[in-house]
Amino acid sequence: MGTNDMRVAIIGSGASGIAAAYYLMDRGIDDVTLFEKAAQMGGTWRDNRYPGVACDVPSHLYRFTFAPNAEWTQRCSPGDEIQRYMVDVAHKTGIYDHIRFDNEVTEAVYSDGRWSVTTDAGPQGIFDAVISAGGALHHPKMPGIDGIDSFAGKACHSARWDDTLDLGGKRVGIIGSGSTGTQIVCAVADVAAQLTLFQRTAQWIMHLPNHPIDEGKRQEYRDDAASMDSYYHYLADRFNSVFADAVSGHNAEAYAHMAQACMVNLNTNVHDPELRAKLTPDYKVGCKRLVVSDRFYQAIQQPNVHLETADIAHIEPAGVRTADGILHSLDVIIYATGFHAHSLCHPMRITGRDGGDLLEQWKTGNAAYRSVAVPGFPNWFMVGGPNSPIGNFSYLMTAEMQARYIASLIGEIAEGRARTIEPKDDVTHAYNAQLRNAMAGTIWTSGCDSWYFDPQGRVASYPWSYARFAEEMQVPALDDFIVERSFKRRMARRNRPQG
Ligand code: NA7
Repeated sequence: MGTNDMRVAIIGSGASGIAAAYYLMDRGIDDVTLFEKAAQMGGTWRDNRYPGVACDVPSHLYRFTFAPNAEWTQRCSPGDEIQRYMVDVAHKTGIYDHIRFDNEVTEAVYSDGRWSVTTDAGPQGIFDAVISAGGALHHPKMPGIDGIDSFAGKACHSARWDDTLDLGGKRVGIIGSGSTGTQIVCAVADVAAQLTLFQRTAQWIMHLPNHPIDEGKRQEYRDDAASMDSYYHYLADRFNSVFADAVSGHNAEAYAHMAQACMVNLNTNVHDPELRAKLTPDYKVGCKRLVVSDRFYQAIQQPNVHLETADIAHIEPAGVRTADGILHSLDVIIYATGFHAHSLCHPMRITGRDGGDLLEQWKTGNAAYRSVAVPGFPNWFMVGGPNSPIGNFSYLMTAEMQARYIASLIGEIAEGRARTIEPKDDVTHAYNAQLRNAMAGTIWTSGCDSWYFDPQGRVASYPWSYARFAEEMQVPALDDFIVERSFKRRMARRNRPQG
């Protein structure tokens, strides 16, 4: 098979899908189709349009290595700017023309070296490989609070923002105090008449000043790509060897510094001892995903803002009733209650070799070889698959490394050295056993609940250092795979009619 005969389906056109398409095309594999369930691309940054949405990774790091951007307007740019960047990259790379919008993949079935893909718009043909790139923080999680449907005001989940919502002068309740709830509090405190944050668990907050990048600096980056590039590498080094290695337990000094900084942030910026006690977590810094904000403590202390830590008893037409019997009367409720982060590939029906059902197999826990492939599912790959480093590294770096790795495996097929590739069962088992062992000593298992835990109670992140991840993603270890080679089969496929 030549690179031009190879057909690849990519599921999703967010950051992971763009990275996957880019690295395939970079290898000369151009027959790539991205199936996108929505009418626009963008994944996370399309779905999250709540007030204050921004990335907590600095923008000059949160970009593809192949698409530097001199135009970022803030150190940590707002979500709509990132969304415009994603669309812009898709246009400039030509990826946009490969997206089939309004096509939600419902089924993918493997047979004899190929996958047939079906969307809600019907059968889409036969592909030599599939890359699932649907993202982990994709399915909003609504809380199971009694009476939730009885509320008479307006309500929405943060990732399903109601664009008609006007919060000006309203009594607003926010349920959830993670990264999302915190960003919304900062944005809405000045707008709402009254704002109540319903906090179930306090969060550690890292102070990271956000500031505008002025036109002079942007011009400097436009004129001097090398200086922008060296800034990227500086940020990458700081982020990976300091932040990422600190939270994954590979840089004790950086961890101590980070923990101290969070403590100082709380103690110096929250003045009332009672409020400070309510905002003080009872677990270690980094156990839950660290919240980054330069404004939260200031916002929560505004006179029109109230932090409520009593348990929620139920929701009723007029508002939220807490367990102490108090009714918090509200016009709007915002659910910043997170995502079903482990529903990877849901709700697709994915049938592999010998009729194996991926989601059935994952009922006892999502598992993969190095996050990117699964035994029994030849030529099926994933960007952001099980145990991707979800809480530690900049996601775009992760996505790019996985995409490059997958493109290299698909290159084996495209260049005729393989017909099918799937990871060996025993190697995958050993990898996952190692993962579980390594996870036992991480900060994430040190005594808190978080979205890193899967339904089986296991932390579904990546326990090792950034250096190890980069090493693992460098070059595929082909010995870890069953690589089926068949010249006859290749010729048969070359002569097949196009599906
Ligand atoms: P998170 O981090 O999962 O936060 C969800 C928040 O919602 C968290 O404070 C939860 O409290 C709270 N929550 C969830 N269910 C309930 C119920 N039933 N009652 C009260 N409070 C509840 O989601 P985010 O959207 O903030 O952030 C997700 C990631 O996106 C983030 O980590 C970044 O990587 C980007 P809990 O702490 O569980 O007690």
